[in-house]
Amino acid sequence: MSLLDIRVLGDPILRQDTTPVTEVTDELRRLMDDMFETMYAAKGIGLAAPQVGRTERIAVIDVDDNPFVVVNPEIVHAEGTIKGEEGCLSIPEVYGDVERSARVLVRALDRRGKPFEIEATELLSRCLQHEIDHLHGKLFLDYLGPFKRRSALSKWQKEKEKYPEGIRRLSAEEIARHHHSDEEL
Ligand code: K1U
Ligand code: ZN
Repeated sequence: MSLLDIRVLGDPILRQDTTPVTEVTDELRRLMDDMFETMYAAKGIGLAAPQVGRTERIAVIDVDDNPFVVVNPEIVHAEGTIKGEEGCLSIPEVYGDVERSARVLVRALDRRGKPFEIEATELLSRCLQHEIDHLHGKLFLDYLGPFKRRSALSKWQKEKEKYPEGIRRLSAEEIARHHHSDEEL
């Protein structure tokens, strides 16, 4: 498995729609494995393909030690609204409160290409919505009001200096931390 570079805000791929997957191949399963490894090393709970420079409609999620992949996910039902804080692995150190649906029913294909449905609330529901947005070029910043959006973007103006090439290459320290946490298992 390999760690992938994470694209940061400003990379046009984060604003593009993705292409539905027509067949889940071994190559895509290797991509999913690499995405999981990258997500764990970056201490995330989700990661979508555009964040690692890919255009396929795929995301990986692990909330509460329940890892799964969603291929071509669609929200088929949503209920209620709830506000909560979000971050994004592509906009490090920037956070904002986002109003989302409280409960969602998502239909997707799994890593073998088999259809499944997942009903989610709380953090899993938020994470699914955040990742599905990524697959359509949408970011949590887009939900902020003008004042909070401006202040989030101004924080990012400073943070982005850490990523002169527009990519977040996980540091040796993050990678070492990731390997140590593997040994603790
Ligand atoms: O897609 C991403 O950028 C990953 C992002 C997903 C996400 C975070 C918060 C709410 C919804 C979705 C992250 O994983 S950022 C890391 C993070 O904020 C977090 C980590 C553990 C628990 C809660 C949040
Ligand atoms: Zn994100």
